[in-house]
Amino acid sequence: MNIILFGPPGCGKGTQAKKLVSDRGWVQLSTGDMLRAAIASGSELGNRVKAIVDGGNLVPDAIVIELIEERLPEAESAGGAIFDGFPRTVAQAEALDAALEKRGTQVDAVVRLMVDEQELVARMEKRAAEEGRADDNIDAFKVRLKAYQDQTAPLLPFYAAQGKLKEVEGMGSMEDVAARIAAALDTK
Ligand code: B4P
Repeated sequence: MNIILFGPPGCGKGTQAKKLVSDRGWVQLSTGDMLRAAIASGSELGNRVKAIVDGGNLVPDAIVIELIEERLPEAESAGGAIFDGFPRTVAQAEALDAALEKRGTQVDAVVRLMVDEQELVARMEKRAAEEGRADDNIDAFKVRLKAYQDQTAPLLPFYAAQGKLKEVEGMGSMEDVAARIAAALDTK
């Protein structure tokens, strides 16, 4: 199974991806985590993307596509992948389709988590207080939200036309959201 967790910054993609990994044994492929790890390691890639990520902007497609492609063999051995924060542009979605097709697989479902903007800001502020992530501040958050609206949300009709889109209410407790995602994935 290849599942995309889709939605605006702070909608719970990372949280729910971890839950799916523990429940179903799939691999979480989070481009946000990969980029933060590169930044923390001080690698050449990390230094190149730090200002982009900290400012809330999208990293160039070629970089994230390469990061994902490197990890696809892992997903194959685990029997499934949860794409968390990828794809975020039409070019990324097309590259993912092509890479999966080469391996004889495909995107099986796209789970869209729906959360209102006030709640997104509240979650970001809570995480800012707890973890101090560099892009969890209101200015970077506005840039992230705009990038989502302008560049990522246009993927919704692309996946809806393929009959793969599952819309899930993302408000409420993490457990309630997880139960809704499980129900959506287990319904054909
Ligand atoms: P991401 O790491 O993907 O950041 P995000 O969209 O904010 O999602 P995140 O996973 O952190 O938050 P989540 O919704 O889980 O990307 C960071 C940056 O990396 C991007 O801005 C961009 O610069 C770059 N990047 C990443 N992927 C890229 C790509 N494909 N192309 C180009 N650039 C890319 O949850 C947020 C918080 O909500 C958590 O603190 C959690 O505890 C809380 N929460 C979750 N569920 C909750 C619930 N039900 N109730 C209350 N709180 C909840």
